[in-house]
Order: sequence, then structure tokens, then C-alpha cells
Amino acid sequence: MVPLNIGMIGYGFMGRVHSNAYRQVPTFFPGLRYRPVLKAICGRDAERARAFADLWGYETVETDWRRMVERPDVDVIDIGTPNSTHAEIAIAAARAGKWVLCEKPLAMNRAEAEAMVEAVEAAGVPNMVWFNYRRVPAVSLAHQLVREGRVGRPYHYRATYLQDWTMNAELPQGGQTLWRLEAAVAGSGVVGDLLSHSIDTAMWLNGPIVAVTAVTETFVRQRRHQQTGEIEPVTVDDTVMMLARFANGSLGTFESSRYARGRKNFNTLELNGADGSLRFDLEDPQYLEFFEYRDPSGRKGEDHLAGWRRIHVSAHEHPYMNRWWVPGTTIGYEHSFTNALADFLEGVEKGKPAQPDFRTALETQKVCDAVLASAASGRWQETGVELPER
Ligand code: SOE
Repeated sequence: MVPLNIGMIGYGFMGRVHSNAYRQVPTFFPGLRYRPVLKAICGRDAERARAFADLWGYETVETDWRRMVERPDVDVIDIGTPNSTHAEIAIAAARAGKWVLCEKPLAMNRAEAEAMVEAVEAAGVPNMVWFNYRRVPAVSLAHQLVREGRVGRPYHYRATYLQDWTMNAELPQGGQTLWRLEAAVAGSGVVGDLLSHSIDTAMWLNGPIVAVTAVTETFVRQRRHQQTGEIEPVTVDDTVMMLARFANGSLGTFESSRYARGRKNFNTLELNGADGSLRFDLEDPQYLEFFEYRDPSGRKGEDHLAGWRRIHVSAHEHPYMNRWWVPGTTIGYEHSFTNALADFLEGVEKGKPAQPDFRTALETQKVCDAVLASAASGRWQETGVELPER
């Protein structure tokens, strides 16, 4: 096994999630050549960084990401910081020859994402964006069924990603955790934070989105800023609804919101094709629902005896599940990150980069930019997405 020294930047929610993946991957994916070593954690607050290091087992602490990127004993830079810092860190890391992992969305906008792609490709360094929901086994199984042609010609794609944690008008904006409510730091609101997940999964399952039209709304227009204490205008979108045209001729509807009372992390998808349909709901993540337009003996077009199957995705034949527990037992949110990390490490080992790499995540960024442009103009917007089959 080759030790791979990890330099994690950011000790918030994503710092914890990624750190967990580094700790789990060697034990649950034991055949991998690379073994992550928690070498350094970087955060601006030295005390918090030290506490994080002690808790998770990082060997050292940095308080300036530039020093982290320069360290010869760090092989991988993992960016778990607010979106406005992704591009600068990733570009510096790539130039220093580090492997670069980045939390989603890749960047604040398309121009930044393009510069990041250029940097990692010029340096020839392995890279990946943590769009983790592809690696929920039920979603991976959906991808497998689409690839096998079980859904046939696609007609409709439908996605929702709903939360409710920002509905309280007294919730401040800006600063720790709440930077997601400040466009200067987050780039956008639900478009980058939630819709980007739905777009990544949609283009993985159903191919490129070529044009969109969208509407956004900001329901609470002013909030106190956590850092300045001032009441300031809210600059992010709270909700977005988007219609999409896919290159394969199918149509999509997408809805993302942080104002869906009672919805905590309601991330769903449905694909309807000529020969079948697939449905997934992250609040019920063990299941994939599948309808096949054929009767149980296999005769196509005779569905009076067919019905929706609710597949408990926990058999060893299902994606990733032979790595975890015995059939019938369950796994959760954090496992999708460990699965993603394992794919990344295996991809480097075998010379077949895991997806989504920066170039693929740039295509999602293009759709996000087109969504925001369409919401501003009220017109359909071409996305310019070019997604090769990988
Ligand atoms: C937002 O609340 C958030 O934490 C996103 O930033 C994550 O990407 C999503 O997976 C869970 O919700």
C-alpha cells in the first residue's frame, strides 16, 4: 500500500464528511493501492482546527491554505471551504502538483470552473468533485439499468431537491455555515447548492441538458448579517423551478427549494422511458423503484400483470454493497462519500479517472449559469454542454 497524505482544507460539515471517508476507505475497500493518511487539517481558527485534528486524527494543523498547498509532505488537497475560495485554492494546488478534490459546486460560475479545469489538466493531476449522490447504491443501480437499456427511449426526467432549514426569517446570513445565504460567497442559493446535485445526477443518467428555462424567487429579502450585525439584502435564490431539454429528446422538470416545510433533504428523481420507469427518493435511500413495460414472463408491451418493483438495494450484487455489511442490512449518507473516494483512488490506480472530474463538473456549472441567466432574462437559454460518453 502506498501512503497518500491528505491535506484537508475546511473543518465544517464537509470537512467531517470527507475525513470520515478517508478513515473508512482502507478498511472497507482493502484492495486499493493508495492508503489515505490524515496529514494536515487547515482552517482559519487555530483552536477549532486543533480540536478537529484531535478528534479526527490529523497529524498537523495549518491556518493558511497557501502554506498547506506548499507543503512537500501533502499529496492531496481536498477543498471543503465556501464556494468563493474553491477556484483560487484548486488552481494553486494543481500548480503545486497536488491531486485535487473539491466539494460541489465546483465554482462560483462557469468562468472560474473553466480556469480550474485548465489548471488541473495542464498539471496532469488527478481530480474529482464530490457529487456524492451518484454513489448511493440505488442511484448507481438506476444508472446500470439505464445503461442496460431497460428503460428504453427516455421521455421524461423529473427531479426535486427540497429542504426547509432557511425558512425562519430571523436566521442570519453570512459567516459560519450561513455563507450559503450570501451570493458573494456561495455564488448562488439553491441553484448551486441543491439543483447542482440534481443536474449532475440527471446528466449522468440521461445525458446532456442542452437548453433550460427557469424561474427563481427570494422569499425573505433581508436578513441580519452574522458577521457585520447589519440588516442586509438577501442576494441568493431561495427556490428555483426549471424546465430542461435533453440532447436525447426527452424533457425534464426540476424543482429545488429551501422553503418546502417538512422537507429536510428530499432529493428525488424519476425517469420515464418507452420500456420502463425508475424512481428514487433520498429520504428512503435503500430503495429503487422500477417499472418494466413487460409482463412477469418477459413479454414486452403486456403490462396488465406488471407493477412497480420496490427493490431493496442491499444485495451483494448491487453496486458497492459487497463492500459493506451482509445482504439486507443498510448503509447511509456517509457511505456515498466513501464509495466515491474508493472510485477515485481506483481510477488513479487504473488510469481511468473517476467521474465527475473537474471537466464533467464544469458541464454542470454551465447548466447552473444558464439557469441563472434564464431566470434573469425570462428566456430559454442554451447551456453549451458538451458531455462525451465516459
Ligand atoms: C445544504 O443544506 C446541504 O448541506 C448541501 O450543501 C449538500 O451538498 C447536500 O448534500 C445536503 O445539504
